[in-house]
Amino acid sequence: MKQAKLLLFSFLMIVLVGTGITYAVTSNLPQEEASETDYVYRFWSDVFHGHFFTIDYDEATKVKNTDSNWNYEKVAFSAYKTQQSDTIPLYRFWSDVFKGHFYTADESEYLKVKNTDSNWKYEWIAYYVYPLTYSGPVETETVFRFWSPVFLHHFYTSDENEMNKVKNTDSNWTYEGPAFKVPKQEFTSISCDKRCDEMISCQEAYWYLNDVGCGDKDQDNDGIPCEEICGG
Ligand SMILES: [Ca+2]
Repeated sequence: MKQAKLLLFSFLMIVLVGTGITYAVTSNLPQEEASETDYVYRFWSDVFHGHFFTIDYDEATKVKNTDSNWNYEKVAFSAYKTQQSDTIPLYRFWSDVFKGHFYTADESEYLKVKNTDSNWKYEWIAYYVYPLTYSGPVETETVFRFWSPVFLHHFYTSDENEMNKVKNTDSNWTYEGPAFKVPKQEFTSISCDKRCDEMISCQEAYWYLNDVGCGDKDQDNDGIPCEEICGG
């Protein structure tokens, strides 16, 4: 079903690209339809050297369109906006000192940071996830956590290839371990690794940007991916 929607959307994109009507579509972030889960959007800031994650579509859209400190990267994974059976809250903190967010689903860590660490200000429940101990019927994937003593930021990824790459090749980031689990998302398993110069058409570039959610294909955030093949 999801695959069918994806194909339909790709087809529509090709038609739209073909007629030159792309702007309205390309300014939107991908959204999940008719599902209990919602996408968690991932941003990177060259200014703060950190990531930002939000499940809130309006917040993500606002940050993408109005805050030039942040570049939209991709859909990180899926999670729940409201509490579901067996899920636990993921708590969100902001630090004025580190200029970054911290997320934890560990109740004792949440209470400790909230009550004893003045660097971090508790904001709200970001979304709902599964504890690492979850072994129920829902297929899940693990989200891994890093800390950077260089950038003073946390990094989270459910992509095992990315986790291994960062762990083994990027000394800026210290691997902390598995943090929590999220419902497995076939959509996000499509990698953004394919480079613009490896794509066969501008349509393919649009598909990666809008359907897969690979924001890195549009570095200058003008809605046009891979300028070397799409022009602009
Ligand atoms: Ca662009």
